[in-house]
Amino acid sequence: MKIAIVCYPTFGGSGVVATELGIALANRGHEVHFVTYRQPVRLELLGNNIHFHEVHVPEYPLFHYQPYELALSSKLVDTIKLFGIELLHVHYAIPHAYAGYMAKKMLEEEDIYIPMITTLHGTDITLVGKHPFYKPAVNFSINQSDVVTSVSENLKQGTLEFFDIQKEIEVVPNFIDRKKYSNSFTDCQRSLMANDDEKIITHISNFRKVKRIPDIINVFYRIQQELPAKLIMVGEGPEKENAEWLCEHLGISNKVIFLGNSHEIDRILCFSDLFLLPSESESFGLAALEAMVNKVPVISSNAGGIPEVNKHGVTGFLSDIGDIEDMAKNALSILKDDEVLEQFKVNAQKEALRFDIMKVLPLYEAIYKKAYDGR
Ligand code: GMT
Repeated sequence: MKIAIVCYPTFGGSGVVATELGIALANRGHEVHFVTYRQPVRLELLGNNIHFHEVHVPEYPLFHYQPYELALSSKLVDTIKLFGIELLHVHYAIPHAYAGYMAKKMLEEEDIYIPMITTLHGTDITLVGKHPFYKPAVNFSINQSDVVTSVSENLKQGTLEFFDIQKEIEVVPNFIDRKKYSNSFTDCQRSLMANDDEKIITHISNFRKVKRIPDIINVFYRIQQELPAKLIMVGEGPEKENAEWLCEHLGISNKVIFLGNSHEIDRILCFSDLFLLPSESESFGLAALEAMVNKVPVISSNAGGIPEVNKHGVTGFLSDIGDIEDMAKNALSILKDDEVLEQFKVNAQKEALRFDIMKVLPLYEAIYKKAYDGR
């Protein structure tokens, strides 16, 4: 099929999922067109069946806010017509489903009928979408989608609870491509980060409030009191400065490495022993899944969809949001015994393979076919 994908091109999970999905679809012979304001971060190779169309929003002084939705829907109309696109898949409801709906309607004026799949990712529903300023538009555009998917059962239930949804929501979980995460680096370069006797704890996120960054530092503080350890913090975001200050305040700055955004997540996970994800809210926790497939057990909160990914006592442990004592205790129970750690590592990778792309991709393909046939 010829598929247009709309997503955020940044380091966030929804953009990563959309990009990896597009690449996998292209590898299966589909023609994929990304339409967004910048080339997505994980989209390195463009080619015969993988294209990128940049949405430009011309600056005009009259506009206090530049109208991205308008530019996106116009770009979609042009791209769909020019390349004979057959299906539109938008990731993240705001404003993509809204812009997609407008594009659909404009195309209908020219007797072009394009089914639109909307995938809900989390913050578009749980944090931003239900804000009264956005809710009517989000509600409307979800209902106007031809198919709505959600990345976890928990997000589906949350959406049904907070919105007035008349559409069936299909759960299609996020996925990993095991070929990309073979954990077979011979040059893991652990020594660059830590001494041989030190355990490496890792966190990867966009450092927003919802990630509860201070909990990570506080859990690590307790861990390093009991055994030699380093904490690697990967990502950029509003909570980063505060986190650096907290490390300073606790006297552990020399044990915490802030790496910033990275294109080499798998290299970092390759030498990690444990992953921390104490989020306040998390529709799925793609970062945890990426850790698991790299044989890294996860200490997390039990928020949102995380329990659908991280299995308590098997791939790591779940604690109540904010219970840093329990998280530290659980982390130490894994890290203190190398045999236990190895067992958790093996379990983590095994469970992650439940989400192998080869299992998830056919679900999307079936949805596309049904939507296309029913247009
Ligand atoms: O986690 C973030 O803040 C980024 C956010 C996004 O929209 O990119 O991630 C959301 O979508 C990911 C991919 O489906 C999920 O794995 C994350 O759990 C979800 N984040 C939240 O729900 C907070």
